Amino acid sequence: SKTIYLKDYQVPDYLIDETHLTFELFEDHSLVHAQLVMRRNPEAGAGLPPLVLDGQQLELLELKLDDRELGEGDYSLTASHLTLQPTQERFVVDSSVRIHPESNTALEGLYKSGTMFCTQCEAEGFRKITFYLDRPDVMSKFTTTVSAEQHAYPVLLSNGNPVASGSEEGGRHWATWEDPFKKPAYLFALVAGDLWCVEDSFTTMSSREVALRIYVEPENIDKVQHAMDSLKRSMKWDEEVYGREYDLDIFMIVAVNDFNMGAMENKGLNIFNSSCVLAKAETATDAAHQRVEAVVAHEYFHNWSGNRVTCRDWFQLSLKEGFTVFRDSEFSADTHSRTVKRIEDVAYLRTHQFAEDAGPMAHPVRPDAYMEISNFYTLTIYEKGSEVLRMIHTLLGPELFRKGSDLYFERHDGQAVTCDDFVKAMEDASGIDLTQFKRWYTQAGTPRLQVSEAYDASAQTYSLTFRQSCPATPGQSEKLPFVIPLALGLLDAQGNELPLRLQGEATASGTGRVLSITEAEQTFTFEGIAEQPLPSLLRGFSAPVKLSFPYSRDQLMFLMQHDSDGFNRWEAGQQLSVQVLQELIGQYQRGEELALDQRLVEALRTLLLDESLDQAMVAEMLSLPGEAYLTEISEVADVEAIHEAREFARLQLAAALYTPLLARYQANRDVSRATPYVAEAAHFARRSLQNIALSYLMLSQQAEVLAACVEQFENADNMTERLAALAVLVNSPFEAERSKALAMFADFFKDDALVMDQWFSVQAGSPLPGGLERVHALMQHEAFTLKNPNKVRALIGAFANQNLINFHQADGSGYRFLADQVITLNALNPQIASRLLAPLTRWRKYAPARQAQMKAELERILASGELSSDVYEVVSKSLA
Ligand code: HT7
Ligand code: ZN
Repeated sequence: SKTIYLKDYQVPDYLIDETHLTFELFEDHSLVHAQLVMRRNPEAGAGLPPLVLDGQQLELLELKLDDRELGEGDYSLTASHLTLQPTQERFVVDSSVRIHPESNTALEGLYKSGTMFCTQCEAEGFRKITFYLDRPDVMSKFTTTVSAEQHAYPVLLSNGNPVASGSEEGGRHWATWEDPFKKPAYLFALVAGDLWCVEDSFTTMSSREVALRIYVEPENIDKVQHAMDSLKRSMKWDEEVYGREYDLDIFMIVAVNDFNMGAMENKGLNIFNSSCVLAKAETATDAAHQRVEAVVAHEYFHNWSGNRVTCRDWFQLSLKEGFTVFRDSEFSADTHSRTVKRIEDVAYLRTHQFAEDAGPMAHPVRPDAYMEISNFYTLTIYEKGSEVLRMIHTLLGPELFRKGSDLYFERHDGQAVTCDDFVKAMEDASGIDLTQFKRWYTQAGTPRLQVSEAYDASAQTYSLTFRQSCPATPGQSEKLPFVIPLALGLLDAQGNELPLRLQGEATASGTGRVLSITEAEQTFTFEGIAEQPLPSLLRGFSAPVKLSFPYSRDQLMFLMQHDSDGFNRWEAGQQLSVQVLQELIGQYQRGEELALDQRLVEALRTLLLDESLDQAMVAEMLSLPGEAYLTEISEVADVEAIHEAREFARLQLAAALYTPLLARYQANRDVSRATPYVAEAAHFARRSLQNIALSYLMLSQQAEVLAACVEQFENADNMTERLAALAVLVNSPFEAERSKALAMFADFFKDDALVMDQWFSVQAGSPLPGGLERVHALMQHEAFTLKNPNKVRALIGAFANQNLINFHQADGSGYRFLADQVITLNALNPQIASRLLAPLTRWRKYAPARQAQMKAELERILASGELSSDVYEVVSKSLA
């Protein structure tokens, strides 16, 4: 596989002003006719170089240049390119190709999902549809005609507005769509199928009426309302917060069952994994409802951050993805609970993105090289990219940030631009120099920030010294200091916030503030501090760094109760739990009897007894750091010690807090029983506390709890409560109840693919012994297929990522199993195969015996035959 470098970027030699496509869809092949109205790019220099079009897996049937039929001597054709020689500055290329969507299992380009035709073109799928300049800086106006058999495919969709339709001989029909906005090929979409739709409308801020349509397979028509409501909320929010209005007369979403990612922002015709559209109380959990809302918002927000202003090249991917994740996470924060959203995002980032940043695939937010771009739709591009935008927002403040985004959209509307262009707009609008800040785009790795304090009672000064460093990452051994915005406050002994005045300032500028750390070592001194304070650092997780400060456990308990920053109250609880769990891990490793620090029990008891607190916060505080996070923060991860220590802590907490847990559980379950399902923050909060309480209570193995759990499983009117009860039964020793519940569930929901995914996941994630055998058996279930990415993620992905004690079995059988699946999937769906591999690439985290086993499996994959560029890149980099 070849490496592509950012430094080699060149503007395209030719441009495509107009793209006219005609698709003839049949059951055993499809025909694509493309007419490209082209011209020499004036920015590319003089002369007429050869025209090199991208094209893969296309059978060329006909080729014309300005109406002149080209014979074999007039062009050259390889497995990836078609080259011909233009003779004028302006010309028209016509091509006809045959393709095979019916046997496309990679789900890239034009493919079939069940009976429906659909497309996925980002990043480089359009070249599997027709010969084209398949790069995001070539933007063209598209007209698309689709023809198919009318009975099987009554609905024919593409981007833009419908302009004509009609019937043909032989029971076929056709429709033409015209997209008035120039776009790169990766935003092209086509759908043909037997679909029903829910229709609604939205009146924009300039009083234009937009038709909203969500298309689904007929049996799912009752699961669309939540996505429609989310879409309307997103449209309103983008007008209010960013001043962005929708621009076409129609906005469509189509749900498909077979999809490699969550969704795709094709202009005017978003295509979604059905898991990110369909939601109703009976079949989707609270988490699923929130995911649908967030993904609908994310794809909608792309209409501006991605489509109207797009990326110059794929190295700039975070320009649209980081920005759009930041936008969707702010939308969710505004719609529900800001603190809870921040906690969820940070826990996810620290567990998964930090691990990526410390592994063999670590790369900057703006990478400078890749082999296969599909491998770069990563947590770093998305989540760390969003954190980078959040830091700009923090440094500029909301008003200047909005001024910067207005300038960016105005300056670059209709263009394909770079991350530098974005930052320049922010600088120009704010007058703030972001030169050093841009290191966040170019340097990989998670910075460490060590903090120490010094209090001088006689001078009444309090100093904080920050030392930053960043570990080496592949290809980057030395790092320069980052700009780290550090939000902080100082607390007195009563927990009150102290006014903050830095040395050299005349007056205090309030209590909380943001320090800008720019040097490798830097000290800030506060004056007028009458007593030794307790610092609350990195409030709201104001920068994606690993901060360390030598807090005592008592100080953490104090912050848990008194910090005015909700995020940091949770964070203090997490740090306390980490300290306590690491102590238990050490005891386990030394063969000592485990003993839980009772301060953790008492801190959680206080929270459980305080009914004035936000229930979602109490639930978050009760959730101990996960095994994956404990792995990430370990020098060498001891799988068994981590698992046993955490399980021991959960058991002890369950026993000590049985009474308050039961009281909270019963009170909440009573309310749930009496309240219809609502997908709103207060209801999410109630159910989350209820369900975490239940999971602790079940550890007690008390008959009254088992009865309550079975009652909740059988009688709940919503999936959040039903699935939570099922999950704890599955993880419990109550064999009879577990089998009965699993059978009942599967029998009732066997026809609902998304619910069956959840059924697979809870079993794949169960830490009880015999996990691999269960997964093997479930792969034989009639609802399972390796061809559906959701099924692969639900069963194999959940096993390898969430069931660490079973996946990392000492005999290496979990690794062997995963490698076998990767080898099979490599031929079917390379993108899914390559993503599934991630757990094996983390081999450096483990002790030598496991390292050897994991490496051996990576080497076996490498030797297994013809590898896709996707799998080859990840395997070879992780062995390097
Ligand atoms: N922009 C979309 C990316 C995407 C994608 C990338 C590679 C392969 C398949 C894909 N499906 C969708 C999704 C998004 O971030 O909105
Ligand atoms: Zn996106």
